[in-house]
Amino acid sequence: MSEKAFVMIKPDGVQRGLVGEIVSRFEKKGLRLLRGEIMEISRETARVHYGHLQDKPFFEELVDYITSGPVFAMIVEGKEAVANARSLIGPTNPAEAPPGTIRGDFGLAVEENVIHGSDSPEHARREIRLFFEK
Ligand code: DAT
Ligand code: MG
Repeated sequence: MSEKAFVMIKPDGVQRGLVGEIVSRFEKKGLRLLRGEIMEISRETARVHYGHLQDKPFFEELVDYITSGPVFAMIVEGKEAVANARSLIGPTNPAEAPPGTIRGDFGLAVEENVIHGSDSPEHARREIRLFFEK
């Protein structure tokens, strides 16, 4: 059964010119790119997107970072798209992400970890609504 995942290349990834390379990895994996758009996200949207982290000490810095420049938001589709996208992306902390994963290959620090991917199909639907349907 096909599934959709929301994926977002964060401002550092866009600024460093990694969009093509990263999109290519999803395509080679076999996930289909349904939408892809450069967008600036508001602090309001960032706060909703990262609402589960609002009590963390790094929350304001996270909102600053994700709104610091354009992001590249995507919807990818395919079998187990959420789990497959997360496996391409790698663990949250790039220092712990193996080479071959996007965070392992392109990131250095958890505060600038290049890319976001939905962690469940329900959250994917919520994120697609938040970024593409308003
Ligand atoms: P993920 O992006 O792997 O789903 P998450 O949902 O737990 O991870 O956290 C969202 C983002 O918040 C993460 O990509 C980077 C930031 N973050 C998480 N833990 C952090 C920490 N300890 N210090 C700074 N930023 C952190
Ligand atoms: Mg997450």
